[in-house]
Amino acid sequence: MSDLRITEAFLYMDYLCFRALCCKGPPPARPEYDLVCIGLTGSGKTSLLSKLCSESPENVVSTTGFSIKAVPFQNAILNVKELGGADNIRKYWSRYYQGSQGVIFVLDSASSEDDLETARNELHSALQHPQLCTLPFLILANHQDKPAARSVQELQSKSSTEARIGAETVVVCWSKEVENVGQQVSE
Ligand SMILES: Nc1nc2c(ncn2[C@@H]2O[C@H](COP(=O)(O)OP(=O)(O)OP(=O)(O)O)[C@@H](O)[C@H]2O)c(=O)[nH]1
Ligand SMILES: [Mg+2]
Repeated sequence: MSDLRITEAFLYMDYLCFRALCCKGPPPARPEYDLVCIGLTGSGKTSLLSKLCSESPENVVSTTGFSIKAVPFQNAILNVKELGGADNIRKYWSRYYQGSQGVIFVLDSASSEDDLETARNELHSALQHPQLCTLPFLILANHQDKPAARSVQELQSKSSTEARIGAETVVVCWSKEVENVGQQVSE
């Protein structure tokens, strides 16, 4: 083999190695979905999203306006837009619903009856909102580590989910303290 042939052979090997290492093509893209996360202030939206993003849920501060987190799962990425739940922010929630493909509503299961009533009214409005009423809806009964926490059944009987016809609603309980708490109820 002439020198030229050897050079060509090495270049070809080089090309094959390059192709094997670098040209496998990008890994298949995970689908991304845009979700909106709502609930009264203190219900635990930021804590939940921090935990799902493997960030420390300690030292969270109340969300003024909104914040977006990309939550990675094995088969999909959920781009979750949390809307702050303080009294003066809630009236603007509906301005941020457009484009959502699913809803997470976080409840403080151990809140006072008055706060639960306020949460129930907000939940009812969200369930009936034209931009949300056909979307998959997760109601997350948070603060389950507290002794005063209500069960999913108790909350469900009072949460007006009967307002939704034909759209999937899932109620699940959770706590930032313990994982996989309680049961899951699908409608
Ligand atoms: N015990 C207990 N505390 C929780 C739980 N989830 C959140 N908290 C605490 O509740 C407080 C409020 O939590 P956040 O995650 O900031 O609540 P938020 O819904 O994002 O509130 P806004 O951003 O104001 O709408 C924090 O001190 C959290 O540590 C829970 O499941 N159990
Ligand atoms: Mg928050």
